[in-house]
Amino acid sequence: MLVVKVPAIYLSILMVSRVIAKENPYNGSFNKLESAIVVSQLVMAQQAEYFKKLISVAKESKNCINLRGSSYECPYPFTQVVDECFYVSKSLLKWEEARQFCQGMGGDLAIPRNLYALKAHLIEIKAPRAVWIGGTYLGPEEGWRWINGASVNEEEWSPKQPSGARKNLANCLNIRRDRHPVLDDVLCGNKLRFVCQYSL
Ligand SMILES: [Ca+2]
Repeated sequence: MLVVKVPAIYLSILMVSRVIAKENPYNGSFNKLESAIVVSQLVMAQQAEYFKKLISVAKESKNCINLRGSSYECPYPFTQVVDECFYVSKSLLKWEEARQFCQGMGGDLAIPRNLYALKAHLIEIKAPRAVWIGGTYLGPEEGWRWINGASVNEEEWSPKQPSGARKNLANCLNIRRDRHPVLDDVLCGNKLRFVCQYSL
């Protein structure tokens, strides 16, 4: 509940108006007029306090939104998933073309911090079972890497995956919304829909 302190000055006005009213021969209407003025000043003071409170509540809630990330921070057509911005394409492209497409949007192929939040989003929007994300096989020495150079966590491969990297057959990373864990490798030349990410 909003508690409004009545400033001392308004209480003084109230008291003075009563004194004037007592001494005035026309005290009936004068008294009413003075009371009306005091009441309206009190109402204005209350409204000012109320708006101040509203503004501070609005500022606080904005800070909360900023802490957890919010949709207005993802530029269109990217969509917020937890605290990341993704765009799931409608078109199908080879992995390298998909990367160019994402870069042309000001982003890159996705490197999701939370693969399972992205998986939930893909299920939600009824995306195809497999979509490109930003990882490739760089050869026996470096192995599977995200496009930022980080190693792909082996625990995130779907059962019996990666299936083709060592044969140089399937060197690009896709996320499967129908598997757990979610990562899979397929031929980079396959045409799939893809997930771009915009880094804030
Ligand atoms: Ca595979």
